[in-house]
Amino acid sequence: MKRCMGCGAILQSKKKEEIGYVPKEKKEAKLCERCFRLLHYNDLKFVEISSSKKVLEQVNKTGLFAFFLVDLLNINKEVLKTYHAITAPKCFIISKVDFIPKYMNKNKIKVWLREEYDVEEEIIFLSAHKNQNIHYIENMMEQKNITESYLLGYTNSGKSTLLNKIMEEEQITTSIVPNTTIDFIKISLGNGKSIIDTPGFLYQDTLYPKDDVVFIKKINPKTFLKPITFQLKKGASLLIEDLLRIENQSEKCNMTLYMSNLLSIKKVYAQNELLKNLESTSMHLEKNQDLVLKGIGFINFKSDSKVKIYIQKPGFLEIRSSFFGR
Ligand SMILES: Nc1nc2c(ncn2[C@@H]2O[C@H](COP(=O)(O)OP(=O)(O)OP(=O)(O)O)[C@@H](O)[C@H]2O)c(=O)[nH]1
Ligand SMILES: [Mg+2]
Repeated sequence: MKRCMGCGAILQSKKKEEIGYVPKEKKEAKLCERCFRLLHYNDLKFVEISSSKKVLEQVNKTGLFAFFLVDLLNINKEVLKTYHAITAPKCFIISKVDFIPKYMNKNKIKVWLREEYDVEEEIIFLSAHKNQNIHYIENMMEQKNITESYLLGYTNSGKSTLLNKIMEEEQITTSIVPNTTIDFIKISLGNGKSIIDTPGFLYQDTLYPKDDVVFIKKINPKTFLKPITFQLKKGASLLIEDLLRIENQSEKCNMTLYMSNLLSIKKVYAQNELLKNLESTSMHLEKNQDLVLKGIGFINFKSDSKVKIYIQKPGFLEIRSSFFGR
């Protein structure tokens, strides 16, 4: 049973549309056709796999140490619920810190994660792209005498990119397409120790079609995040793509958006009816609370505000106290 070096899928030549396919004449290939096309033609193909339950079960069954990666824009109840469902020893890693503005105080973020989301384990920050703290995992494995560990996290949290950096080799396929990694990939560190890359967890539901790769590219910031502040007068609204409309119902409303700068954001006035056909929900946000838009990012409120939000699925909204207030 041969596996694709890039995504971990079992290689097969029978069904072209299924994972792990390699044409018969390329039987010696190390990569499946999907990884090959992604690598050479940037042809991004979404394939649906449902591995979240399997990954969690395997990690908990083996009890091996788990490094859980998440970027700052994806900290929300669902992701933290998955983190807390890991019963194996673990640690919390905030990945892609290169896109976090420097003024965000990392100690405040740690305190906030402990108080707001009950994270009791070690919390660390790293960036694979900027080579920041990338050897933390190996060092911790050495210190704690761990021989094998898992890299876990939601899809796109940067697990495979980090592992390639640790190995100093571009072996594992990485991309913005959800489910780039299809199955477990065990990588030997050459000192008797190994790290196992895993298929990322998927959100149970998304605000956009889950195979819309163009949109997924848009919501994932490539580089440094430039938060944008808006002041809305009474009756004015903010439109974020066609995802939601936030209408200010208080005297004034001051808020800063922490989400990809590639998203289209427009300020409109009462006479503009756009997105008013969506379901609406009224919310009261206090100064220094965040409105979380699951899977997209968050909006930090700088003043007490009453807002009416039009959104297709109100279940995607969460209110939390912000780390800025810590
Ligand atoms: N800005 C930034 N982007 C990163 C970093 N690490 C990874 N990325 C990008 O995030 C995207 C996803 O990276 P992957 O390594 O494929 O993510 P993954 O967690 O392995 O995803 P799955 O295999 O689908 O579970 C890619 O476009 C990477 O270039 C980082 O440190 N900084
Ligand atoms: Mg991966």
